[in-house]
Amino acid sequence: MKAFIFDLDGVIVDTVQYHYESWVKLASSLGFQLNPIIQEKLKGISRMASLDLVLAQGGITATPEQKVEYAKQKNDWYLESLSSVNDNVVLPGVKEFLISTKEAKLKMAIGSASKNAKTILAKTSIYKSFDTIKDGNDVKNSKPDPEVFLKAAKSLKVKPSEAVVFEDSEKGIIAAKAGGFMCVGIGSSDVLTDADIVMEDLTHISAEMIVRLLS
Ligand code: B16
Ligand code: MG
Repeated sequence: MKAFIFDLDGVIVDTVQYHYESWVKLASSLGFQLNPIIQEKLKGISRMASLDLVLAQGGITATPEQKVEYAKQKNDWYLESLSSVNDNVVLPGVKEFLISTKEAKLKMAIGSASKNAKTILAKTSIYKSFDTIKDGNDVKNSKPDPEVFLKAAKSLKVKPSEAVVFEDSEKGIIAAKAGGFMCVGIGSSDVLTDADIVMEDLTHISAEMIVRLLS
């Protein structure tokens, strides 16, 4: 094992709720109430793919121009809600886990669907921990396509079989497996059924333990 590739939202930082609240706001500005059942489906997919799901739930058809406008409005609200974010957004156990990853001499990358990944990380003290950051700005195809993880691995100069992906979304786990990576699901084993192993979060676990569990 040579590298760990981390999804951002829901694995490293706790921004899932901020995304969701911004979609709720958009739905309500368009005249409908978002059904929370959509929340799990919105995890890990691109902004435009998320917008399509939200609009479909409200039975709304929109022109390409309107879609660009709605996506911009959602992103403005999302960024507004992140204005006071700092290390308080880093999920429990993450800092310690990143230290143990460095101690285990593993390379580290971010592989995120978000176009705001660098903006968010720059607000925290862990930004410099990663050897490379690949995000929604670097790919043509978003998760469940493995492109973002393959680009991260390439940038780290490791093969997919030498890297583990950490993901909180079903789509991200499908992407990791499609790319030939091993995958640690972060969240509930009821939802993340395709992951090789599932952890509730990154507390009480070290990089060495993950390597041992997956060997
Ligand atoms: P943005 P991840 C994903 O981040 C989020 O899980 C998903 O809800 C969001 O729609 C997507 O990023 C795009 O985000 O609007 O900031 O470009 O989990 O892949 O780190
Ligand atoms: Mg995620």
